[in-house]
Amino acid sequence: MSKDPDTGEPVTIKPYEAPSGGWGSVKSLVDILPREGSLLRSGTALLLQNKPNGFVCPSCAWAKPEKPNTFEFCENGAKATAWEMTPKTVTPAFFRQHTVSELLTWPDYNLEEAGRLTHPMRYDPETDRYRPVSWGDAFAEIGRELRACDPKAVVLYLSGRASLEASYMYALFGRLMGTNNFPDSSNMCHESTSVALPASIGSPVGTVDLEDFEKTDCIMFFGQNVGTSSPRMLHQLQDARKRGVPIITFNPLKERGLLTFTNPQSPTEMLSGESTRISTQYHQVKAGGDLAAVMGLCKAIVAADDAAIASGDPRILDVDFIATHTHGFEDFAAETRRHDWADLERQSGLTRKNLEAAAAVYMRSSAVMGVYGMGLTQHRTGVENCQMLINLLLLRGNIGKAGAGICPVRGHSNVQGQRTVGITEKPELVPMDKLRELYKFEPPHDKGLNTVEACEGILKGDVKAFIGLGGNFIRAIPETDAIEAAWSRIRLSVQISTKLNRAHLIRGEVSYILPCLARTDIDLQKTGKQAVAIEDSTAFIHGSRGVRTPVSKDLLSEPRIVAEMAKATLPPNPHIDWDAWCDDYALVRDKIEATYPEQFKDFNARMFKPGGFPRPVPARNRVWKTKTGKANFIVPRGLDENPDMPSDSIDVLRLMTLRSNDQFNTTIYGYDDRFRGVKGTRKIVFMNQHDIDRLALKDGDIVTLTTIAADMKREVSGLRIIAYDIPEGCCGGYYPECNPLIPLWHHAEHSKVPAAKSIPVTISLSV
Ligand SMILES: Nc1nc2c(c(=O)[nH]1)N[C@H]1C(S)=C(S)[C@@H](COP(=O)(O)OP(=O)(O)OC[C@H]3O[C@@H](n4cnc5c(=O)[nH]c(N)nc54)[C@H](O)[C@@H]3O)O[C@H]1N2
Ligand SMILES: Nc1nc2c(c(=O)[nH]1)N[C@H]1C(S)=C(S)[C@@H](COP(=O)(O)OP(=O)(O)OC[C@H]3O[C@@H](n4cnc5c(=O)[nH]c(N)nc54)[C@H](O)[C@@H]3O)O[C@H]1N2
Ligand SMILES: [Mo]
Repeated sequence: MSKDPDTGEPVTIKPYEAPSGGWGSVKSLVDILPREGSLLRSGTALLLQNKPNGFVCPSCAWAKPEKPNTFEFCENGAKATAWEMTPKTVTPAFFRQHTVSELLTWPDYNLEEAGRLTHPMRYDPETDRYRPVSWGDAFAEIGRELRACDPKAVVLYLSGRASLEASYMYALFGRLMGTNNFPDSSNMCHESTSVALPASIGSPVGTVDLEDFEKTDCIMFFGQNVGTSSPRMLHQLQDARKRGVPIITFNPLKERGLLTFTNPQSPTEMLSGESTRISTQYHQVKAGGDLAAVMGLCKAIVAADDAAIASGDPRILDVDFIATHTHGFEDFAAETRRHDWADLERQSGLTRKNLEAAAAVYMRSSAVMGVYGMGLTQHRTGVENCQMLINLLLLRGNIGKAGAGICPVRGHSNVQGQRTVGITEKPELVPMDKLRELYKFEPPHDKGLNTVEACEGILKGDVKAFIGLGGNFIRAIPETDAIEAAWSRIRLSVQISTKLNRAHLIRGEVSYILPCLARTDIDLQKTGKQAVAIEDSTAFIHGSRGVRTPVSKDLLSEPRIVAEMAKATLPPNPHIDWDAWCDDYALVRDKIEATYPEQFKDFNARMFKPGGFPRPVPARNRVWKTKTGKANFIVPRGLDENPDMPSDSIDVLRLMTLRSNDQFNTTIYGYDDRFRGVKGTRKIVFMNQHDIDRLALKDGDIVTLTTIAADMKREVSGLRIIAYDIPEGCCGGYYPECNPLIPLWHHAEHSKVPAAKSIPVTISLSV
């Protein structure tokens, strides 16, 4: 049996035939919980996950029902909780034992697996080690450095976990300093949604809530891997299926969670082995073929409507809705007629017959939901992809009615909420007048840097200070090799984290690791145990309380760290009492409410309402806050997904970077991807057998991927070919291992989300 070159673990590749959920998910937990030494502790803790008196799962952002199950968690949520609650620690003694040069040779898995960070540390170049520092000294130096810096050269990154309270304070801190440089993880994720939806329907977030799942009669699923990325949603999908609701999936890969599901929380299903078929139609669209596929659906629907007019039959389109609520229909309809089926088939990789079959189900249904994830957003046409899906929904009035709507499935557990409370580089999205009125200062007006622009600034040497509130920036971004090399030009690099990762090891001139409490930790401040709030994917706000005693007394909460940095950097402001806010987070929530009165009415009183409280989303009620005052049909500029893809070369494949079932972003829980049948390695490339044959390669060959780009060489080597059920012309590898292949400029137009799902690559045997 062969072994993984990095880990020495045996590698096996065997198709996984079992349903998602089921005993496989139980076994996976039985494996990981004891390994993290947290079976007992997290066993009881898990009962409090996503409950009104407990904590909100630190994993994904999927909605939390009003009446939770006894076990309102999934395999991956439980993994995330166990990983966070590990009793293992990374103490000053750990850093005495390991130089940073040595740690740089560790895989991502081993870095994080070492345990929870316990003490603030400062890098010492003389010994090449991180050394303990007092919180007081750390904040004093960080403040001094930031004061010496042009605020436009300071970058404040945020990963999507920090609470609404911490995020609001972080945004305020930056704006008081004078910058709108707030790149965040959403810039690599659903920013395409945040740009697409306002233009289409006048609201940056989805319009669907959990009740809609009970009323829908058709779900269309695009590029979201529910079984791994948001497994709790499988309960809603299963319930819908049991009502006979069709689910039509568009995904290049046959993902297990979208095929069948056994509810691991149902004793009957577990014992009988009964499973539910999830997708009723499964279309293996080419990576980047969705624009063409959805255009094909729309073409079939418009054609059916044209035929109905001709024959005097009832109309297919919702003509009243289109007339009253939309703008741009005629142009869009003309566009659908203009496209040729042969082109649509070629670009989508799907047949006309199959697209018409999907359109037929759509036309029969009276309340259709469009659900999607990274398969739509992480493309050059990420914004158009989302808008095209809305076009489809608008044809039959499927927005703003019960059981219908658009449902972007968000990633990090509070990524959506951070936007709501001011984390954005776009000043026009922030109520600056409110900030001016509340805190008596002049907020910065100029546009700040998003993630791609921050990377450009780092490469140019313009960024002088980088603060990361959570996340693993260096590993998550594209062009990782070049950015790592440029990082040493940053003067101040501060990472506020729970666990060790590569971002800590790539240093600036002055580098700090500041360890913080995690969401599952009890957060004790002067007025007692604190709660925080987060917003889920469906725009419901939930309270969360930590349940376990922190692993170290030297951890500070994220709000406290932000407050201390602010105090050390900024002149005192009589209108902001940072200390009082940290003593009692309810005061921060009062300020959030004062800043966003419509969104957060009675915030403190409502935050523990079972099921959360909804933030108003105007499009839910067919109020369109767009320039036209209507929902807009938006014609894509073309269906060609990838301008970076040479159209003439058959040797070039489209690489999708994927998550395994054993990771949360750059956090690697293990080397198995159960649902895809891969065990013991992450160094793989999934390929279609015809492509393997055509390129004169073999299943199991070890190969190098090279990006097609003229500006510089980008390669990742040592990947094992796995023959896989994937459309011809496409291949798949894991994120973050493949990130060095993504050019920084290869991103969605308008949203600048790195196009991580269609990187043009060639494949050759590794030497
Ligand atoms: N367990 C776990 N849960 C997570 C995460 C995690 O890493 N692990 N990450 C969290 C975060 S931050 C996010 S953003 C979400 C991400 O969750 P998802 O949105 O599910 O993202 P991915 O897993 O990257 O890929 C999604 C799917 O897109 C498909 N796909 C790729 N290219 C295309 C295409 O061109 N068209 C179509 N139609 N499909 C395509 C892939 O086959 C894959 O099934 O999950 C969140 N939840
Ligand atoms: N090629 C490719 N690249 C991608 C993607 C892809 O699909 N393909 N997906 C993109 C997406 S969708 C996203 S969201 C980004 C993710 O990018 P990030 O959000 O930056 O990355 P994570 O891996 O989620 O960050 C993990 C680290 O967060 C820290 N952490 C965990 N919990 C907490 C906490 O409670 N507080 C603090 N302060 N720190 C904490 C830990 O130290 C951990 O090491 O990656 C993007 N990059
Ligand atoms: Mo994400």
